[in-house]
Amino acid sequence: MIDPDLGRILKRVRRVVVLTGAGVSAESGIPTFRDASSGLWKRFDPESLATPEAFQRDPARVWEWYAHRRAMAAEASPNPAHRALAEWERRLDGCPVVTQNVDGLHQRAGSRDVIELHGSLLRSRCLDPRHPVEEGADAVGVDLPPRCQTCGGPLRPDVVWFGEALPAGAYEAALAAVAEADFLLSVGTSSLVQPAASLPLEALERGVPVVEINIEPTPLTPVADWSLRGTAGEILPRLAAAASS
Ligand code: BV8
Repeated sequence: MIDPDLGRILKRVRRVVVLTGAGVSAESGIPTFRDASSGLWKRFDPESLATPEAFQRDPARVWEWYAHRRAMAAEASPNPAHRALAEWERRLDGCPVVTQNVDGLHQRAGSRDVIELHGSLLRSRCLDPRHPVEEGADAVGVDLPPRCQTCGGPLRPDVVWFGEALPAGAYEAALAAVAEADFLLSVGTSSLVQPAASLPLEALERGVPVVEINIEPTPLTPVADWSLRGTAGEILPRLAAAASS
């Protein structure tokens, strides 16, 4: 049951900005990073994999971890949460999805306005940013990582590692989306990683209503206008339906 005040706001929204994290893809079978049961990082030491230093130290190992995750993303399908956001985009004046995820599932569900704050598993690039980005570039069992076709140097996943700057313009685009929004939804994120976790706070500063959907409390919970406890796949379609009725 949706809170009547929230229901009244949802009926009026025309421009929603949505911040998503790994929890949105959990019901597609992709493990999140930090959730106790299946958290990817529980099995791997993040410092040993998701940093430029790790790639420098052991490029083949880091490449194999991303190839494994790329295979999981390829086998996964968008779930009702991804599809509800794509449907919202068709019905509203705007529904930019600012995602921390690198699995490409929002685009596969049909969302066209997607800001990938942390890049994408589906692309690889040369260490030299001047060389063209390569789609996929998956090569398992040969000399890993694959080589750049321009300079022969090692390719890396086109994701943002800890300590690296976000893709040029991505955070600015996310801030612009918040500035134009009349509603912000934060779904399936532990609200720990910066600068992504600051976006809902920007919305609150602007007096834009902030709703969180998560199966557990996060640092955003005490300050959000509403924090709905439950899964993205179950709650998001209900919110989307309330906004259109
Ligand atoms: C930068 C890509 C500067 C790679 C990732 C301020 C304070 C402290 C530290 C910092 C700071 N500012 C910057 C930092 C450092 C760092 C940082 O934030 N550290 C954290 C740990 C404190 N930030 C950075 O390094 C960023 N860069 O600031 O650069 C700079 C500027 C100029 C020049 C040079 C440098 C870059 C951060 C990006 C790191 N890359 N990923 C990869 O994927 O391998 S982050 C990684 O965590 C993923 O992208 C992931 O999406 C992201 C956030 O995690 P979540 O998505 O929230 O996932 P998580 O598992 O944590 O949580 C899932 C949630 O879902 C849980 O709450 C769970 O309860 C919930 N859930 C589960 N199932 C469901 C569900 N909810 C609903 N339904 C369900 N079914």
